[in-house]
Amino acid sequence: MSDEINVVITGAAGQIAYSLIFNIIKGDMFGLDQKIRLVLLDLPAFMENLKGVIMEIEDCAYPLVTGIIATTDVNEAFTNAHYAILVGAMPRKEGMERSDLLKANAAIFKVQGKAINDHANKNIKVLVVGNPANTNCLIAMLSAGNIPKENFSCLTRLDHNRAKSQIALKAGVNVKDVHNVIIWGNHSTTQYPDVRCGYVNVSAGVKSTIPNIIKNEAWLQGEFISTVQKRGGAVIAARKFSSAASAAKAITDHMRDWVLGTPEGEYVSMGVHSDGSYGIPAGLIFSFPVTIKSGKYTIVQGLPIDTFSREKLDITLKELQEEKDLALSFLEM
Ligand code: NAX
Repeated sequence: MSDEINVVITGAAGQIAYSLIFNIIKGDMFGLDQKIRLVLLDLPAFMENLKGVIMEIEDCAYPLVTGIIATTDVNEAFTNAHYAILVGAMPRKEGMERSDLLKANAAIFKVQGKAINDHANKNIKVLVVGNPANTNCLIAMLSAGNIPKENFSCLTRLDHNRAKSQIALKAGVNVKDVHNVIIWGNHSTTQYPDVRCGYVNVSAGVKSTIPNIIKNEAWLQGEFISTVQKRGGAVIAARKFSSAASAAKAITDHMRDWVLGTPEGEYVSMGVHSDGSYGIPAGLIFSFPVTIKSGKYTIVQGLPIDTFSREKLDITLKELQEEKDLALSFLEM
């Protein structure tokens, strides 16, 4: 790593950023020795709020922070950026159609992708969080032709963490002992949380597959999947605000693993450019199980796909293809 890294966060005055920024400057994302220059991008109407956030960053007195820039200018924000976490997006407002939402966000992510293309460090890693995250990521990636496709990803780690926790609760084990759950597809209610190949450490050196521990196929194929798919909505219904601290934790997990690598044998879920693996056509941002080494992810190959799983993959694939077609039609890309 270089002496100092430029880390851009968009939507910096928002809810998720309010947790995320502090995870980053504590050292949870890039390690305890990595100096960070924070670049905080938001809309003009939120610059005053951002001033308050910056005061709090200063008041934390974390030594890793070497500079803080607040800006509304995308070109300034992404200049020499090493990492970009794109959290800001147009939220769905009352009465807004899904297609209106896709259109508004496609425009935002096209501009940001182009600014990344023109101004960022060519090795930048970009994580898209703002929804619809997969399709926004695709648009940013397509708008940044000079940056390798592998440098773009979208967040499905929150869904992954939710799946791990649900399994730990059901099995009565600590979440650290649950491994290799998978989120396939879109970060939406069509995602497919899949634990067929996951395992639990039952005692020192002894593993058992998740289906063997839980022994309840109806729950694994029914309530478990729908709980994870609908967890975001359940949090909103209870808290009256959307997931923020857990989203920030998931972003931190995603970026830390992308930069520092995954433990031997461990899969994590990431929305990445599809390459034909598992019959998912190239040209989509699809969540797959991946392993990561030296800053590069590899899609885990050779996992069995049964009839149930194929049906689930087809549902989320169809939704992503529709989103892509619609978003591209607005942009004439
Ligand atoms: P907030 O509404 O609290 O904050 C969003 C911030 O983004 C605001 O400050 C807004 O001014 C800013 N913004 C909007 N358009 C912008 C633009 N063009 N450039 C720069 N800043 C812009 O939302 P928050 O709760 O922080 O959520 C942010 C996004 O994350 C939403 O799109 C949300 O749906 C998405 N999520 C995605 C998750 C995932 O797993 N992929 C999970 C959590 C979250 O729901």
